[in-house]
Amino acid sequence: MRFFLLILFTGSLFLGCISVEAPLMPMGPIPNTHQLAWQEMEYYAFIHFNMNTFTNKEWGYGDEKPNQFNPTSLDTRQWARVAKDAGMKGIIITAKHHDGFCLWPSKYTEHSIKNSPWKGGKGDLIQELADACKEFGLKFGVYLSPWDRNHFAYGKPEYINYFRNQLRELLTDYGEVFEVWFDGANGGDGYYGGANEERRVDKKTYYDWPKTIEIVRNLQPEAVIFSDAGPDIRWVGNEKGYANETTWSPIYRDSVYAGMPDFQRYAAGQENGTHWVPTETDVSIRPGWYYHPEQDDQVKSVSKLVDIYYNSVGLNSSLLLNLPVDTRGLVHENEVANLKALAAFLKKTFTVNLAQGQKLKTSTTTKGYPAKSLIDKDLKSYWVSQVNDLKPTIEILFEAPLEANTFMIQEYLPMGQRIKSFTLEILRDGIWVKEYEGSTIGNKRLVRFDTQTIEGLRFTVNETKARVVLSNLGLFKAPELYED
Ligand code: FUL
Repeated sequence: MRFFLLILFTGSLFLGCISVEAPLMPMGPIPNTHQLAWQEMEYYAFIHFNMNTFTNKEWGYGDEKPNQFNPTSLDTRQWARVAKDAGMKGIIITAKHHDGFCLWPSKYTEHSIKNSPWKGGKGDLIQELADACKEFGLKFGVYLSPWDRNHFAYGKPEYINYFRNQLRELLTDYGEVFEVWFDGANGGDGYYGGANEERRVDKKTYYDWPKTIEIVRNLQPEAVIFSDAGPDIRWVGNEKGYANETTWSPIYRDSVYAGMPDFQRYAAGQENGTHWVPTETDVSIRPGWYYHPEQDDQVKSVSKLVDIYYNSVGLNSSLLLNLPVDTRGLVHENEVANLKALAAFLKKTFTVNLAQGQKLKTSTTTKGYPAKSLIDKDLKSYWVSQVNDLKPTIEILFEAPLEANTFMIQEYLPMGQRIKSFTLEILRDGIWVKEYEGSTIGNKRLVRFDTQTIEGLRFTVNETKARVVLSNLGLFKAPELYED
């Protein structure tokens, strides 16, 4: 028995003087295949375009008239081209926002584009966008607001049927959907079919989420579902574009729910959480989610966008960057310019991995999982340290000194999120200098430091829940940003 416990404790089997590592097993909750596919997307667009665009509001009351929706030169192919050129992997559209107006000719309401002047009421914007996404090789996702300030039955049980019927339309008629976005904001005053009153709902029970989720699973089994609390992806906890320095993908799922008041407390996730529910960072490129002409000169600068990218994608999250389409029905020129510059910056930064071709030395290696997997460009191969290695280290001494300013490291997610803290050191003029100390890693950690000539680099894991399993390591030189 004692011997057995010893094996369990060390994870190794000692046969004479030869040590055989126990087989590598996943640790804690792990992503399923559709979460993994989503995780690899990293950067994609949100588009807020709807009735609010034409009333110049953020939240319509629900009493707007369909004839107010009247874009002059709407072109979903332009949206898709802009997203593609920006390096984004998909688009999520506000099919229906809180004001209840629908961008598709839903057969369950008159409050939709079918009663608008656009294309004489014959258009279907969701269809046009789904087609454009397909043409440009982008994934397509939908936002459907649970709160509906237009619908007469909102707050009553019958509204749930209406909401689910709309969901069925969106998930049946437009091909593959990669993400379904359920907003946490719901309940309050509104038009409600002319009642003009305040309607509050119990956010936990009113929507009977388990049944709604089942509908998504049946109609779009590959889709990930976003809400404040998941089930597949959770909110990062703010709308500024910044994930927590410590970001665990696991959470105790029952500890959070959509619209809960103290959500912030859970933004970092939980080291020993029971479910894999990674964060998504949603932020708008302008102050508002919707287009307002007075914000034309408030489009986020390229350096701000770069900062957001590093603090979302580079902090174990994904970046859902919102583009408010304007009253013409186009992504505004100011957005287009900054997105292009961001894409150029990212391409210049991440195309050449300076660690490639250099010799890696690791403190230990589990047989079959060699260090070279870290730089083979294959996310599916990985390096594994040994169980008895309490401070796993990767060291690179360069053939010749080189200039760098960006470090990247990725855990192999199918084995779970393991690393609790790490240190990054650089070798400068023959001396090891501590450059950065960080906590979690997860899907990706990006570390920026001042541009300098270095002779080597050392990455040390200080604390880990189990053997370290890393799929990818990179060292880069980002160009200088001249602007602002
Ligand atoms: C929030 C909404 O209330 C905003 O209008 C916006 O849609 C944002 C993405 O989510 O909860």
